[in-house]
Amino acid sequence: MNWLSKLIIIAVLSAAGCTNSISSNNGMVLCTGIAVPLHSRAPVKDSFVLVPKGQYQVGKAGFLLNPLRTVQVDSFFIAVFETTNSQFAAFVSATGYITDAERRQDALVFAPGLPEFRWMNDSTACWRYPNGISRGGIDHKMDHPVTCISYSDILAYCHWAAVRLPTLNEWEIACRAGTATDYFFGNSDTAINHYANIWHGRDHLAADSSDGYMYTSPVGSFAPNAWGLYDMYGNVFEFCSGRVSATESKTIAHARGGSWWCSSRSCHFFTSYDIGRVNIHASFSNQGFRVVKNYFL
Ligand SMILES: [Ca+2]
Repeated sequence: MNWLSKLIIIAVLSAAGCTNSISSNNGMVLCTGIAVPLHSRAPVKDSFVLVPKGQYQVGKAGFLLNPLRTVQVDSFFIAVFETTNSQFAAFVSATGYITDAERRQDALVFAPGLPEFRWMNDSTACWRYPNGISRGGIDHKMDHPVTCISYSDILAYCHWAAVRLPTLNEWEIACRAGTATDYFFGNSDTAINHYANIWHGRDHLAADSSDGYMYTSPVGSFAPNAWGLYDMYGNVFEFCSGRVSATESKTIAHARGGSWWCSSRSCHFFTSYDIGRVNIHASFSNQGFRVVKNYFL
């Protein structure tokens, strides 16, 4: 580590109030008990936060799908932001990969006016045209999260990028950032507007852009959690690896955190404990992901 790196780390530690720390070999700093990115004030698009090995509380008392319990995890890095169109474009450019939605032409998209929980198939929709060709491409949305990709597509991306999806527990640990409440900012969702791009309309019959975005927003447009992770709630559902029961079908994948479509009256998956489910080949315009890396000393 050169002298400039040491100075930066000292500055970050000071700002974070660290008393005990170690530094890793890829630009992250670990304070005892909390994870801090080097870029905590102005994170770059490929920043990661180191979550230390340890025991963490996950789940919610009385919630059968995700009961309250203590779990053990190894240290891991988790991306500060959801994976963007720009990052996915680099993968496709390098590999020529064709997504499920492009092959199957079965992506499900949303337009204002649909009844609650109703989505429509648009054969033209794919990651390049996440709301269908008629509503434009991603030329000006390269910093938005990639959508209309399936769990199966994401596994291919992760293999190419030498990353992986977070497990269900890892995602929740990172989302909670040390909290035990339903949201990382408390037990009421009244502050959700500060942290998440969600749907604020009474229903989905009329358009809602009251928080600035009807569909996805550029990653990092809302406030982060205490560990500096953006869009853990809202913007797009984030796929995780693993299953909620040993008997669950292998065709089911799980996604967490809710999306731009979710509102307090519908969906309401923008919590720390909820777990969504979807077919591994299904593609929706509100489904995306963020990645993690293993931690090697
Ligand atoms: Ca919104």
